[in-house]
Amino acid sequence: MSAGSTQYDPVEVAVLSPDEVARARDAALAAIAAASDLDELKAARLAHFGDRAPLTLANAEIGALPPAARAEAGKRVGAARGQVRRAIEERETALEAERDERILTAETVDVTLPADRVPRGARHPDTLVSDRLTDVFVAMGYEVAEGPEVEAEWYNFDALNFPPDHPARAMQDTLFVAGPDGGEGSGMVLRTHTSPVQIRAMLTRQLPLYVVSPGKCFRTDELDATHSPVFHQIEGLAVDEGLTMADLRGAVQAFVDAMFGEGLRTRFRPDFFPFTEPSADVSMECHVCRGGSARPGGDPCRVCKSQGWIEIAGCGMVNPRVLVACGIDPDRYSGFAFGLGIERTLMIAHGVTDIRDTIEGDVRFSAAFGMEI
Ligand code: FA5
Repeated sequence: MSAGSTQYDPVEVAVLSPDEVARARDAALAAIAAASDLDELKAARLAHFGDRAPLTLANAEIGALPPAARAEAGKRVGAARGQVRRAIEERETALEAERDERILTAETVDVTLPADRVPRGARHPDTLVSDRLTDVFVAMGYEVAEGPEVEAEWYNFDALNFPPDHPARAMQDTLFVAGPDGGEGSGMVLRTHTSPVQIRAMLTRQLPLYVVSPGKCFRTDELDATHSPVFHQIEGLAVDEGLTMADLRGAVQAFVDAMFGEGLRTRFRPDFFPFTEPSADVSMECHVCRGGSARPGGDPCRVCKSQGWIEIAGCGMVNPRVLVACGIDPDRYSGFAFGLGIERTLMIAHGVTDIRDTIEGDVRFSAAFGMEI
């Protein structure tokens, strides 16, 4: 900017001459009109309205004029700048509208095209069966108990009265957790059943005790149509004064009624588990042929292989040795326990012929059991 002067003639300041101002204004208006998009308009604004633009520099010179000359020059430059500003604003509005129009046209949604749907998931039928059985027992006053999947051998075997040389401890059944040196000896296993939760419940809860415990189990079983190395069980345990096999039968009948509908008989046959005495395997009348296939002249039944009965659970009265291991007086208290496989129950109830369907994660399989959330 030039220094202020009292003898300054505005006509002599070239950038403020009417011709220069008009030329600068016309150049600006032409560039603005020629801008075909917002980027070009931005460049034109910078060149003709920015800090180094001729009209901006001319505006800055006004302050250096003698006071008498300032008004006239200021009016001229101000009018030119006003024209340019308005031209920029109008062009900007027009170019924005063009851009919006272009986007709207390019992004038109064809509502008649088939939708790209995200398929909905479904709860796994193992979970549905497990929750259903759990609910039945919770409704009868049982509490839900949980235990770890990586379990101490002591809970999984010793406290449950498995002798040290019991075959279930052998490598072909049990997945042992490696010790710090990579070998055996950590004293931990992946639990082979939910029965260790019985011990945890008896050691930590008050008597009388009624618990149900659903959960994941692991065995070294090969994957085939009826076995999986990872599967689920649900365990029930009651410890109270005066419990008998009759109470156990009642509890077992409750889950058969809940799962398969009322009216199917249950049957106990002697079995062996180290932690129950006496022990039994539970069968229920086949829910498909209702025992008819086993009667003379009955039609064959694929579900029970014409036996009329289907094995569903292991059970028994809690072995007094187990009660003692948990500090419970067996002369005062007795208990019963039962455990059943969730996948097997699902297979029986819904005619699933291959357990592998339950682990492949195909949502179409799960969806067939309903989309319950
Ligand atoms: C037990 O595991 C006992 N803890 C059950 C029990 C509990 C008895 C309380 C007495 C008192 P068992 O090994 O039979 O028992 O297994 C129980 C059920 O688990 C089987 O009937 C079967 O339904 C299921 N199961 C066992 N191994 C597998 C496997 N590899 N794949 C799928 N289900 C299995």
